[in-house]
Amino acid sequence: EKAQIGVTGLAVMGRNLARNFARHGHTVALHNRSYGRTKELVEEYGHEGSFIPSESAEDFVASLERPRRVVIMVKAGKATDAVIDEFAPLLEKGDMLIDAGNAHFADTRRREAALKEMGLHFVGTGVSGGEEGALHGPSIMPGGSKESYESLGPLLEDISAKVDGEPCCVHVGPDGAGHFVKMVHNGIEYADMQLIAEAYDLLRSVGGHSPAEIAEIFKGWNEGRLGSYLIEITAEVLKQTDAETGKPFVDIVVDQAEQKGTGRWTVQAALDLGVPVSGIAESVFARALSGDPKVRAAAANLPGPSATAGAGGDNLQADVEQALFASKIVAYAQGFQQIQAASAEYGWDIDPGAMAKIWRDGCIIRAKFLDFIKQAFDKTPDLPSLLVDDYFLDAVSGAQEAWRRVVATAAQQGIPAPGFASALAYYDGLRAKRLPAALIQGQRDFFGAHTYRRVDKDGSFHTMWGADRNEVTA
Ligand code: NBP
Repeated sequence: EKAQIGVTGLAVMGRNLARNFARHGHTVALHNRSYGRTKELVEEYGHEGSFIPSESAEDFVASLERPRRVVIMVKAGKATDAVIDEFAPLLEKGDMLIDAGNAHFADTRRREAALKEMGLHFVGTGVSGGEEGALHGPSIMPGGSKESYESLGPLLEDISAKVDGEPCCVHVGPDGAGHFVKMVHNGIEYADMQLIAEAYDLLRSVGGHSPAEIAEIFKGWNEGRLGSYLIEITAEVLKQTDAETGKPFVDIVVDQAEQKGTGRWTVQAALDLGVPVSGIAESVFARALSGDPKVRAAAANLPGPSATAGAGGDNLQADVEQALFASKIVAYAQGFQQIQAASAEYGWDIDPGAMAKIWRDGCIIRAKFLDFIKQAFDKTPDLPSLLVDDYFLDAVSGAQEAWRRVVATAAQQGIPAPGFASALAYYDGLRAKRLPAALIQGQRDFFGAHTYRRVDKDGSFHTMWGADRNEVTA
C-alpha cells in the first residue's frame, strides 16, 4: 500500500499534522532529517493509524502514491530551501511540495516559480492553531495552483477545523497567497492581543480592579460580541496565581513582549503596498517599546500627569468594552484591506469573505465576530472598508462616544493606549471631509516643487514659491 500523503519534518508541528492525517484514515509517509524523530513518532503513536516511516528521502518518495503530496514542516528559511533541494530532483511532473511552515510570501513566490519550471507544484500553505490545532484541526490557508488544490484540497479539508460541518480550509489563491494571508492573520492577532492588553491595563490602572476581577470581566465579555479564543485565554491567564509567591501570575512575568517576526512582516508588506495597518503597526511597536529595558530605564522618571487628572468614571468597564470592540473592528478592517490590496497587486483574486470563514475556528483569532465579516464580504465582495458595512458601521458609531472617553482618559491618566488611540485616529481620518494632507501637498510643493492638484480644476500645478508666487501649470 502507498501513502496518500507524506510529511517531512517531524518536530512538534509536523508530528501532529501527520497524526491528524492518520487519525482521519489516511496512510501517511514519514520522514525527518534525523531518523530519531521518525522512529519516535511510530513508537509512540503508531497505533493511531497507518504510517510508512522511511529513513531516506528516496524511500520516502517511493512510498507515496502519485501524484505525490509531500508536506514540508521544517524551520522556515534555509531549512525549507534545503529540503526543497533534496526532494525536487526525486519528484516527477505533477507532484506537489507543500510548505506548511511559516514562510515569507516572497520566498514562497520565488520557490513556486522555480518549481513550476520543473513541472512541480509548490503549495505555500499557512497553518494556524499551533500544536493543538495541528493535531485536532487547524485553520489551513493553501496557496499554489488550482490544479494542486483539486488533488490536495480534500485531504487538507479533512484534517482542518470545522464550523457547522464546513472546513476551515479553502484555496486562497495562487503562489504566495496562502502564506500572505497567514501572515496578515498573525498581524491581526498581534493587534487583537495589544488591544486586549490595553483594556486590561485601563481596567486595572484606572478602574482599580485586580487581575482576578478583570478575569471575570473578560469572562463576561466572552459571552457577548467580543467572544473569542483570545478573550477566553486572557481570562485564564489573568486568574492564574503564581504558586511560588501567591501573587497574580501576570505580576511575576517580565513585562517585555517578544515576537517571532510575522507581525513585523505584515507591517513591512503593508508599507510596500501603501496600506495603513496602523493597528498592527502599533502592536508591533508596542512590543518593541516594551522590549527595550535600557531606554525604558532611562526614561522612567519622565513626568506623568498630576494625580488629579480626570478619573475613569462609573462606566469605565462598559466604555472599555466599547473601545475594545471598535478598535478591534478597525484592526480587522485594516488587515482585510491589506489582503485586498495584495490580491490586486499580485493578481491573486482572493475572496476576503472566505478568509473570514476559515478563521472562525482552528486559529488563534477565531471568534464569533468573523461571521459578520464573512457576511459583509458576501453581501459586497469589493467592500472598500469593513467600517462601511452596516453591522460594523452600527457597532462603531454606537461605540464612538465611549471610545473617545476611553482614549481621553488614557491620555489624561498617562496610561499608554496606542492601539485604542491610533484606531480612533484612523476612524476619524477616514471619516474626515477635509484632511490636512492638503497642507502637506503645499509643503511638498514649496520645498521640492512636487506639484499639487486643485479642488476646482483638473491638472497638476506648482506655485513659484521662491519668485512671484504665481501659479503655473506643471
Ligand atoms: P521547528 O521550526 O523547530 O523545526 C524543526 C524541524 O526542522 C525538525 O524536523 C528539523 O529536523 C528540521 N530541520 C531543520 Br531545523 N533544519 C533542517 C534542514 N537543513 N534540513 C532538513 N530539516 C531541517 O519545528 P516546529 O516548531 O514543528 O515548526 C515547523 C514549522 O511550522 C515552522 O516553519 C514554524 O514556523 C511553523 N509553525 C509553528 C507553529 C508552532 O506553534 N510551533 C505554529 C504554526 C506554524 P531535525 O529533527 O533533524 O533537527
